[in-house]
Amino acid sequence: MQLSGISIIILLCVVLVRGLDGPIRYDNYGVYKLKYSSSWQRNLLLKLTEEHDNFRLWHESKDELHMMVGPKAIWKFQQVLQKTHVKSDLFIKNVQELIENETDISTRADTSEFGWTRYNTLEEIEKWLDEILSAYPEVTEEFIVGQSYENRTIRGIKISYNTGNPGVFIESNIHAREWITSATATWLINQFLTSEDEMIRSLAENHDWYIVPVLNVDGFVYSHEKDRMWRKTRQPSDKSSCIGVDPNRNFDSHWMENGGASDEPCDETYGGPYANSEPEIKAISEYVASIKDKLNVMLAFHSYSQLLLSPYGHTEEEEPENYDDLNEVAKAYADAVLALPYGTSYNYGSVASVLYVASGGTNDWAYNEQNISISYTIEFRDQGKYGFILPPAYIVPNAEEALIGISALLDKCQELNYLELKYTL
Ligand code: 0X9
Ligand code: ZN
Repeated sequence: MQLSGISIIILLCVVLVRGLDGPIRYDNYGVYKLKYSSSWQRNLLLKLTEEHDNFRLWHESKDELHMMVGPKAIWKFQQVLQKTHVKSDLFIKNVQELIENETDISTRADTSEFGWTRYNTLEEIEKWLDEILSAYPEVTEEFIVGQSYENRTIRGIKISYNTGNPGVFIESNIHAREWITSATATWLINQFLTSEDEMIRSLAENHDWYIVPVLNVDGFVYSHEKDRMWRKTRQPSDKSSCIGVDPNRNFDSHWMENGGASDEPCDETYGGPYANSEPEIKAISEYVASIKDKLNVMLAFHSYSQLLLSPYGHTEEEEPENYDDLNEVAKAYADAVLALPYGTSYNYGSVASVLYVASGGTNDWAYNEQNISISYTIEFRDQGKYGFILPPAYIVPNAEEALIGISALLDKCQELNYLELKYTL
């Protein structure tokens, strides 16, 4: 059969449209660890991220950056490395390959059942949540946080075995690509309801749990369907064609202060046009504020770096008045996790002292504006081997660490009198 010129053109158009419609590919994108020692080096490296398609920041700490670099920009990257005398260490050679392995494992596993051998989609998580809610009606209750920009419902589950328990709020997957966070949150929910282990039963039954497995629902769906590396929300900007805001810079607490967020809509840490501009953040702020008297602890799940981060994020100049306690509680988590056979080590300290100044984040807002005096960001595994694309085989080990860590953290809170009732029954 001979194809006429016109059919070839039609075929090409179909391929092109289909191609454009498929997920974004990261063929031969590498991820590098870059050790820097001065701010001029850091600034020159960070300047590269203005070219969003070619350079993306994965992680930053006091002396190290992790940067994803596209194959077309290798030459430019090498030039900057030479100029800055910064040493680079390539830890992921091909991001696309990792993404494909991640989904490959998903399809090979038994896909008919919800579980923790692969990463689940929002639809699967919600279906499972419905099943859990109807299987345990006595001790679970759904709560609705609100609607997202794309009008999805942000759902949460309350688990309560006793009235008057101290309250622990868990916010998860505020950053879309951090899939290990919702996988861990759902695993914890399952343990709290089904485990027969004495320690887990006591943890589950002596606290009231408010868990939002996926806060950034639009971003999460987008990260599954279009761009595995998506971080932000999906609300368009009035002043730019770039989409989305960093939801963890959008809370109304020291918003945009001290360079703790970017005012450039194309940046990964764009704080938004104003605080609470993102419907997801406005909704969770209102919901948490409405139950704040019932909350003793706020935990915001993130990845990656293996850290427990306490306030403040907006400044390094000051420390919160209970900073010593916050460090002691964080140490309890880190010690408990380290003692497990995996031997995973966590560091801790304030956001601004361990990482960078970052304002308008959940844990700062909860601490500063809602008087929740135990408030952390937990950055799960790893420390820069797979980064955001943590293979599904690590979901359960990570979740076990979270469980043991949280249990130790709450024991220490109890010891330091942070779990007292804040309201009258
Ligand atoms: O930068 C962030 O938002 C978090 N790191 S991540 O790699 N997951 O993006 C750290 C957040 C620290 N907490 C606050 N800024 N309050
Ligand atoms: Zn995050």
